[in-house]
Amino acid sequence: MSRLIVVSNRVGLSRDVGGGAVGGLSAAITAALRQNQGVWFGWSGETTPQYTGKLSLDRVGDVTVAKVDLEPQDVEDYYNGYANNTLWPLFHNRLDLTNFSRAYASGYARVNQRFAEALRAMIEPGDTIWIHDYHLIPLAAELRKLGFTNRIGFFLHIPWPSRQLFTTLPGHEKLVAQLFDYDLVGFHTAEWLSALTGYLQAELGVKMGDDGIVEACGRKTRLQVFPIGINPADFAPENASEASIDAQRRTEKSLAGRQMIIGVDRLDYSKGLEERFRGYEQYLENHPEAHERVFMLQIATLSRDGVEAYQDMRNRLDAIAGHINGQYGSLDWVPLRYVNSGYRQDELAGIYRAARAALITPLRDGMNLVAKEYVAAQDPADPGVLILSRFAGAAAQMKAALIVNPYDQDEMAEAIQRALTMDLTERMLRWRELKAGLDAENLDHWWQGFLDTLAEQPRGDRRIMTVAGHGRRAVT
Ligand code: ADQ
Repeated sequence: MSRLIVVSNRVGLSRDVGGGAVGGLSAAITAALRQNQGVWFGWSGETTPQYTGKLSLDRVGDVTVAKVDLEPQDVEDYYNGYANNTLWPLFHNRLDLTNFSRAYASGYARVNQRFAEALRAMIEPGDTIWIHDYHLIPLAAELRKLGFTNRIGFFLHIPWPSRQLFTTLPGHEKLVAQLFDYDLVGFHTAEWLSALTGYLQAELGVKMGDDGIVEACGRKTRLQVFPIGINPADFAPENASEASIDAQRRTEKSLAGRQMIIGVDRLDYSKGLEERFRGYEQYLENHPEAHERVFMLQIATLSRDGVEAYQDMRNRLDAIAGHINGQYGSLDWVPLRYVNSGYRQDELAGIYRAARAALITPLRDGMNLVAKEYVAAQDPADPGVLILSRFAGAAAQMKAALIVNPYDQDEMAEAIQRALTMDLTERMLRWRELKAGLDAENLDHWWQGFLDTLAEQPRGDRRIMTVAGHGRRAVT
């Protein structure tokens, strides 16, 4: 069996796997690696004064974990810079927060070269390589330069922006050309894929076939949609761990007979927390009868604290939460509980179960796994209601949720009212449909679908050559 080499910016595999502590994506990659004898490579999260490329190797079960330290300047230019100050905001429609620094762009190129060099000694001829996310788009191109003809796949976990936005990026042509060094490029939704194909057609005059194979930039690549799922059993009440049951019990005790609305997110401007708080405030304004009887728990774990936009947003959220509690709260009622601590996956499952509704309202999101986890955690006999932004990738699959426009405070307020007053029959009908979707397109379906499709692609360097009299052909 050929080996699988997974590359992502950070390596999520830990000895805790199976203990309920690991997030959705890490669980997916871990499952893929376990079944394919694999290596997981990425940045250690540590810095070293001078880059050495030295790998630290660890073995977790059957999986080899290989990590490399970066220089502080790399972290600044590549991670905080190009990845999180250029590509992330741009791909989430936040041109106002996008920084097009050239130092960032060269740091991005440098770290991708360094990763390719560091990987060099580990790659064997039959290995399949699966590279993840916007941090590492140029990595296949760098590996091809080193002569590797292995099958290489790429999965983008975030949206692909519209052509109008994407063309604001200096060097956009190069970034797109680098996608064509992969054999397979995967997206969560048809919308993200069509944003890229729209660009290819309008900017490069590429003609789209209907077989998913696209010829552009002198290469042939398959572009395809693979919506990521979760493993619903990990969140199901019948499989609840001690920690999960305890978290549910503690949360239920704190309800004091009230209904709870839950929000769980990484603290990120793409998640629409300010708009969500405003929508909840509108609900409180419109429904005085709900005062003292409802509260919202927003768990928002700090992330990317080194990026200025995140610090600013944090300050604004603290202020809005304070305002709502000051305006509406009473001696024994805090309408908005806002916490920044992180929770284990199984604890989250218990907390989800205690909530009558989930308010998951990103302004733009590649998929959003929290929406799926909330549904999977519900008691089938008394399920809560999912309120979901139409701008989450998950909305394409989860049509039985209450779908809202997060920019429309009144619509959010109405959806909250509807969710909290929905009768059991409708709640169960909606939940069953959502749960059937989770079961059909689960986590194994995602990674197996991607790797099976990658395995079907012709192997190697597939430059398209022009042969006199014979048009263009692919070299395999
Ligand atoms: P994120 O933006 O991090 O990832 P999201 O899908 O919201 O994505 O959550 C990922 C995981 O983190 C989930 O398993 C969730 O339980 C966990 N998590 C989130 N907030 C948490 C919190 N406050 N405490 C504890 N755990 C928390 C990117 C894209 C998404 C895409 C994923 C996977 O932005 O759109 O769904 O990758 O492809």
